[in-house]
Amino acid sequence: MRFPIVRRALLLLALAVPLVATGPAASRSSQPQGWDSDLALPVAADLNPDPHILEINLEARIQDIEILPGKRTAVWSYNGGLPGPLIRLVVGDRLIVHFTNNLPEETTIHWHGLRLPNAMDGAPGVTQPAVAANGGVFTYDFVVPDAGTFWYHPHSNSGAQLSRGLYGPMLVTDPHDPPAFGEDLVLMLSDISLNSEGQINPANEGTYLGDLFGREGNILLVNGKVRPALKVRQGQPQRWRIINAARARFFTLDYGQAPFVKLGGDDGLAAAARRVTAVRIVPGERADVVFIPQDRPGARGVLRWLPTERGPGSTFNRLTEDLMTIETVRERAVRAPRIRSALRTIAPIDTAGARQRDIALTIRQRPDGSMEMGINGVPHDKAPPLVAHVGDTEVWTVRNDTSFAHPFHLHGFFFQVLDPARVPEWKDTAEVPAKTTLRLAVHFDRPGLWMFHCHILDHADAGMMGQIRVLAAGEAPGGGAVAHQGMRGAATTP
Ligand SMILES: [Cu+2]
Repeated sequence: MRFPIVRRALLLLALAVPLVATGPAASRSSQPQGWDSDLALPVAADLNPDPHILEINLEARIQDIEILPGKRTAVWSYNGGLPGPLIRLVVGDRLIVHFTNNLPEETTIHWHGLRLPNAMDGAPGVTQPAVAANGGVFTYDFVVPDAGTFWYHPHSNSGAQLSRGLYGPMLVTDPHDPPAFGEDLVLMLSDISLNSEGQINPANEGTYLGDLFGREGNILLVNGKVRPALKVRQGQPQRWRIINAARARFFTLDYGQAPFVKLGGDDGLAAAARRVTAVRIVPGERADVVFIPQDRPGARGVLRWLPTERGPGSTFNRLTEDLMTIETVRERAVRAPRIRSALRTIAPIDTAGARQRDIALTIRQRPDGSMEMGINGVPHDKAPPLVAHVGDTEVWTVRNDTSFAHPFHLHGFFFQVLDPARVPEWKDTAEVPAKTTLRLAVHFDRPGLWMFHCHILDHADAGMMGQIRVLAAGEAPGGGAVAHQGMRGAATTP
């Protein structure tokens, strides 16, 4: 088990390539004036003087903002912003969030990707009661043990709540990362369904096909904006922390000539950096990439969304869409840095003696013609939790016999993909393309009742979701169960 992974890693390391060098060396502080002014996100005020504790107020509320020029859109927001405030922490910091729900329906916050205590995971009716509408409160309080690009979003009626704007980014940085990676820029990608007056489309219930692929919005958003502009300097690296916060849309980002160096994805750096020609990110997933501008000073380019294959019919009649303008300033170019290919050591999870599980992602047609999704043929509200113990290692074979790709997400734990082979990295969300199988290894080190589901939220809401109860030493199965509400909760859709 050990040797093939190491050999694969070495092979991939050998493929990483140094970058072209011309002119003076780049330094971290020479981004163009106002480079990210169109994209910078607000940060929430820190109420705590301790430098290792970030204590903030977060309010979910409806807010009028301008997305289409001259039109007002009532979005569902955290602290009035689209997206919510950037929560920026250093690995090892403690986060305290005083959350108030001023929405007209109940909600929770799920901290996507974080290895946190189960009680902080934000699954309504599973790890906590849903936070009541019109003034309910809950305090989230945990330490962030890992560097990475994370995000937060509701886990209650989540397809609808996310598509109305409820999501925000979280960056946990490692102060030891080299300056050659460039300055961090969070790019939170999503879409929203608006009519010509800027109102959120109440008929965003999808078509038959829409139900199968999940419902996409008609307006693409980067940090809540339509086609924002980014300023770059030729040769000066920027570290893009890209998050796919869309309810169903898959993103493939294209900028022509392969200027991306992928450092990693969900949960920090991969074992090796590699050049990529396009960045593909499924819902819930993140990409940590260095963008090295290669355009001449004065050039103006467009970062594009490409129609993304995710099953038969998924790219039919789809056109390329513009995401973001990239303006190369008319200032002196700098020499692109060399990014070392070896980034960190990721020891393979020892799977000797691991329990093997089969997790089939399933869709069936009910007698009335409607579609029911599930795990191993059972929708989440009818499925008893799987059971494991703290200290267990498991190998999951996630089988997708359906005709659609599904992004598979496990709460609370990082996993390693064993097959298909790839650069070793820690993941919490991974695509399982149509008619394929993904094998992953996971080690359970904390107790609790944890969700796993497809991150096309329409699919999760339709039942493609399950739970695993990780028992502490001496804990009896079935103890402390909470009635399961799943992602829909008891919420109503206005
Ligand atoms: Cu799915």
